Amino acid sequence: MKASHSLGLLILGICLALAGCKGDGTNQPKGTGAKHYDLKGKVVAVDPGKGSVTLDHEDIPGLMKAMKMDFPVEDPKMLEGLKAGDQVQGRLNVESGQYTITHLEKR
Ligand SMILES: [Cu+2]
Repeated sequence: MKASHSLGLLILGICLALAGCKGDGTNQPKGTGAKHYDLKGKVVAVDPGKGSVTLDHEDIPGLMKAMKMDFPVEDPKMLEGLKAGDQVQGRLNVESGQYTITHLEKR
C-alpha cells in the first residue's frame, strides 16, 4: 500500500518534469545569437562613471562603417589608463542589438 502510493507520486513527478521541459522550449537559451567583432579605432572620450567610451572606429566588416559612437564596456576598469587620442583595438560583443566592448587595449 505504502509502496504503490510512493510510485504514484513518482509518476506524477515525472509528468510534471516533462511538462516543465516542454514549456522551456519556447524560451531562447541565453547566449544564442551573440556575435563578436574585432574593433579598431581612436578614443574620443572616456566616461568611467557611465562605463562607456566614445570611439572613432574603423569599418567593422559585416556590422557597420567607420563612425564616431559611444560603446558601453563590460567592466569600467577596462577604461583605466585610456584617454582621448589613444589608438585602441578590442573586441565587440553584439547580442540582441546590444553592443558591449568585452576587450579593449592600446595599440
Ligand atoms: Cu559604429
